[in-house]
Amino acid sequence: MIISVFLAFVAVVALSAGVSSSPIKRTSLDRVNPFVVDGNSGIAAMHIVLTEPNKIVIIDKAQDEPVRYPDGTAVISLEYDLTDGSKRFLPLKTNTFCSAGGFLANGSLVHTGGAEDSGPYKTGFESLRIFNPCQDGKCEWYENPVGLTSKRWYPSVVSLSDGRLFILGGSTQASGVNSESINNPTFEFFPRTDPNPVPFQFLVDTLPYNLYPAMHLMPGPPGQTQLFILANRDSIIWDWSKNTIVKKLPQTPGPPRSYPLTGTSVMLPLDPADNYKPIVLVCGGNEKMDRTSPASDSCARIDLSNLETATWEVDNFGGMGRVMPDAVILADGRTLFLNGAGRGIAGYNSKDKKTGVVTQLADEPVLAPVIYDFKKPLGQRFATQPPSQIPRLYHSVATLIPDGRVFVTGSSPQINVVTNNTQFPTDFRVEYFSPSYITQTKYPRPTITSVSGNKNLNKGAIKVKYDQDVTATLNLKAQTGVFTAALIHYGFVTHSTHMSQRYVICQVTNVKQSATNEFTMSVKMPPNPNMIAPGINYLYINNHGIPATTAIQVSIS
Ligand SMILES: *[C@@H]1O[C@H](CO)[C@@H](O)[C@H](O)[C@H]1NC(C)=O
Ligand SMILES: *[C@@H]1O[C@H](CO)[C@@H](O)[C@H](O)[C@H]1NC(C)=O
Ligand SMILES: [Cu+2]
Repeated sequence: MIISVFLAFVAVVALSAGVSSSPIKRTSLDRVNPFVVDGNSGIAAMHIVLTEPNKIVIIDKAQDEPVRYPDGTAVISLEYDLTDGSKRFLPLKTNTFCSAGGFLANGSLVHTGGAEDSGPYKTGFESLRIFNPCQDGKCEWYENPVGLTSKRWYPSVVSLSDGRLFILGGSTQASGVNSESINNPTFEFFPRTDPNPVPFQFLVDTLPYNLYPAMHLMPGPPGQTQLFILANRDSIIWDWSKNTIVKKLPQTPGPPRSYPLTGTSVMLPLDPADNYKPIVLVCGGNEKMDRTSPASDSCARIDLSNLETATWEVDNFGGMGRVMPDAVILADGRTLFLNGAGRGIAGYNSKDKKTGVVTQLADEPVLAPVIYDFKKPLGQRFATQPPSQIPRLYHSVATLIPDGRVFVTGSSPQINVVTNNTQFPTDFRVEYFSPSYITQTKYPRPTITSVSGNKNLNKGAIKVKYDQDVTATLNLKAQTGVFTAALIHYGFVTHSTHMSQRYVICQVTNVKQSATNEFTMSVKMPPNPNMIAPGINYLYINNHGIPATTAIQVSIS
């Protein structure tokens, strides 16, 4: 362990020579480097999504990837195996450049949109691609090049409580920033009810910084059909079945938070003890379209339990500015912010045709993550983490995985793959961030041994029902435990947008020690599909906040 960390560190230092140092002050480095480099993504990871407990589908755009099919065509999508780093190529026909995705209730992954044709890849602006995750290594993309109602580059997608997807916005052309002439201010559903795109004025009003709008399903009673939607500095509560604005919320303090002034947004964990109080947090971004402009060091959060009085509360961003942050809700409900830059905006660097001088759109990589504890009082919520050695700029990604670590890869700020002689090369290194709950030794990690009587875990999703008391058994090498549980959806990750990411706390009752080192308990599933959309989610059970060795794949309906 120590040896592999050391070797990774040496390799990283050699590769990152020439990278400008980050302005971050390191604080309280109370433990070993939580980042370990282990693996190679094979292609530039612009989009990632966990499709099986041990598999991540990686999608890039059509460009000169180092891995090729026998005919020389660049591979632009593959399935990455978390157990051994092996890769299975997933053929595609259309360009996936800066697209979006989400899961339907039936377990299918849907991937939407793309950009102009490139090499052997046809135009993907209206593509709709379906992937039915599998464990047998046989599933493939099914692609419909005209599956969307209209052209969508940089759209957003969110899973709805009725099991469908809501697909919003984008532009009809690839561009550094949206504008009236290329804007697509419309939405559609999949599966579709209306063959035409439906106009959405909010995306006219929020020009030009409104690509990859943030969307969160609003918790509430059964039958509610509301989304929180944020673009630029504006946000609304939107009723997707009535096609009406329920509430126009106050403007977000601080800078615009959407592409290319990219910040990030999360719906904080929903807690039954707090009546599933919906709180949205937005962080980072930039004030202006200027590569020298310092990234925003502000966050703002809004409690949406009373829409009439809802106001934004401003916080700092852990004492450092960050544009293009990734926000990953950890197994214990805290949120990890990582990746991104201290200066500049999202987008590709540019090269002067005459002089060959390269201008980065973002600089000063922010290498140290911060962890946000939503239950702490204002001013005490952020804790700085030891830094990575790898700059993760434009087109970087991160996601929680079932063992409680965070999978991090990407960074591709060039217009094409560039691996050497450049300040910020395309980065294929896979890194794992271990929160302190992985490295601590105070409490043993539980191992989940059965869910709903099923002992064959993570070999197909276990079916559970909303509001059900699900029986779980754990192996725990201790005489007592303090158990909590959560249902987590990791979401579809791209461009600092973690589409449909969700964390719902589940009440744990009837804890009994059923045998030596074995505990049995009831875990209450969320009450209805507005708390977490139907379909595939992961059940985490923690002991003193320390997650089980692996979360269990369940399907809720
Ligand atoms: C899920 O539904 C979609 C849309 O109707 C369909 O295309 C897909 O094949 C379904 N997936 C499964 C696994 O049945
Ligand atoms: C630099 O990149 C070029 C083109 O991708 C490649 O042919 C060459 O081998 C690389 N050089 C090094 C030192 O990696
Ligand atoms: Cu992009």
